[in-house]
Amino acid sequence: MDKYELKIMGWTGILLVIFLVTVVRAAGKYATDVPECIPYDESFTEPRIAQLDDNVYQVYMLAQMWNFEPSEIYLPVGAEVDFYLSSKDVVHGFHIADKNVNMMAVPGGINKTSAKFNEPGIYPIVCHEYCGSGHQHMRGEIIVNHPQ
Ligand SMILES: [Cu+2]
Repeated sequence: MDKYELKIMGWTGILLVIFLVTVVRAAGKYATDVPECIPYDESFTEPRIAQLDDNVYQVYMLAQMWNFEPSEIYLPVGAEVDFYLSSKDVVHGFHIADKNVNMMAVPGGINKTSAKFNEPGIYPIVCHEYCGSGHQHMRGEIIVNHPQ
């Protein structure tokens, strides 16, 4: 084997290790949560907010052309929320700013993730997947301001 090929393979291996270490460290530092897929059930497609305990909520979010339901969610500071997400029509995106939540809303599928809201503020929800001519209007908000 040519010595330059060996050098390139060595550098490639080093870069690969650096990349993997960076990904693992970032996942740990930002507490990255991998969304779960849940078996489809029609009851998940009814938009609603359920309060299970003082600070524990479930949000059943439905994406459709071109809004999210519920579009405004009011939560207390410190709320722990499970989001169950589905779509009524086409594939949509679901991103909550500053919360590291990024999922796809798929018709006929339910995706789940969790987030905790420790800081008061307004957290915009946006669709990040082009879903048609009204895509740019597809927004929602999570308002965290109620002291518990
Ligand atoms: Cu969209």
